[in-house]
Amino acid sequence: MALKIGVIGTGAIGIEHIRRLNSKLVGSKVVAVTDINLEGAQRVADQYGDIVVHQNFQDVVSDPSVDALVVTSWGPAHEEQVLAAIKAGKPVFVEKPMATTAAGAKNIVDAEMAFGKKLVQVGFMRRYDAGYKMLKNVIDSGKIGQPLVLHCAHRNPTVPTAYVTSMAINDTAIHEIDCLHWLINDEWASAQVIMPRQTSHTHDKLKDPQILILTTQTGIRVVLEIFVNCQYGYDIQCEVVGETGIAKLPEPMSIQMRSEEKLSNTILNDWKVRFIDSYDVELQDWIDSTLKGEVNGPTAWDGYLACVTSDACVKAQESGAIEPITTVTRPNFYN
Ligand code: NAI
Ligand code: ISE
Repeated sequence: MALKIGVIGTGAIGIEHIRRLNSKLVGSKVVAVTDINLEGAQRVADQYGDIVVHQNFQDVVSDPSVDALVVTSWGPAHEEQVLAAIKAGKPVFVEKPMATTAAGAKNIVDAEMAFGKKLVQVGFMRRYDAGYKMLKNVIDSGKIGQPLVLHCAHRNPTVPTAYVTSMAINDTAIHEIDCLHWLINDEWASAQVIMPRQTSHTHDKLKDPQILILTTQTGIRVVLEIFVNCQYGYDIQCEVVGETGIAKLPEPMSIQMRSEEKLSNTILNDWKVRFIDSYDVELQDWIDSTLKGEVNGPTAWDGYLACVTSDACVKAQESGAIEPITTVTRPNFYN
């Protein structure tokens, strides 16, 4: 039986996910789409021939032929769309961030608990990434002792002009905010954001680069450089310094070349390619668990926890101070 899916948002990642759901993965079929840019949605639907284009997201949610939703619209639209899916009792995969504030994310958690069954999975695909999983195995094995310091970087070649300072946190660093505390089995305690000398490739609404310093409840320190106009490529770095050794996220596989008096490796330049396998594994897991009536991946609670931290980081961007991160207690519903 194929899971019949309605997709809300047919931009960059919407197009990618529709392609994998229809042509690559097993057990899914996109049957309906929408976007505020209806022409864009129609163009995507025309590529497949048997996808209905609805005028708005409410019509996708209530379409009786849609079993489950994939929300790939802009972050600020996610909360309302996920809440509509929960109200209709339909499973929903929502791209990160689940909401742009902790208050918005809490509304989703409350609605899901009131419904009485988990329906939401959040698109934190790095938890499915083979490299991060290998790194986690090393840390959990104790081979480098207790983690003490993490040196990380999240670099994009460029971003669209609509991308502003707060998005360095709630659109970009949100990946590290989620996956690093999972990686080191700890919870966040405080955040500070330092603005170093700015690149000439940014504009007045975007501070770039930024240095985010996160401290965990046991005192592990994460130094994360967020640099979204780095020009040279899409580059994700993560090095964990432990008591007895260091473990580093593997580089994506690439051919080493000796040519024209140079020894070189290619650096990727797009998240679509860098994490292509992780997106595939993540969505296949979502399809399989949804068909069984379960949520196996990152839950609405994980989405909420990430938003609690991202709120503190956005506050730290503005204050320049070390901001505490509120401790929230996981309800039994999410255990
Ligand atoms: P995009 O700007 O290319 O596409 C977003 C689409 O949503 C646009 O077509 C826009 O017209 C549509 N949209 C906006 N508001 C809407 C609404 N209220 N109802 C219906 N459609 C609406 O952006 P992109 O890169 O595709 O990002 C979409 C989401 O996916 C974002 O939340 C982003 O953070 C996330 N994302 C996640 C990635 C990951 O690595 N997991 C990678 C890229 C994006
Ligand atoms: C984008 O939305 C993503 O999620 C990418 O993975 C990230 O690298 C980029 O900074 C975000 O804008």
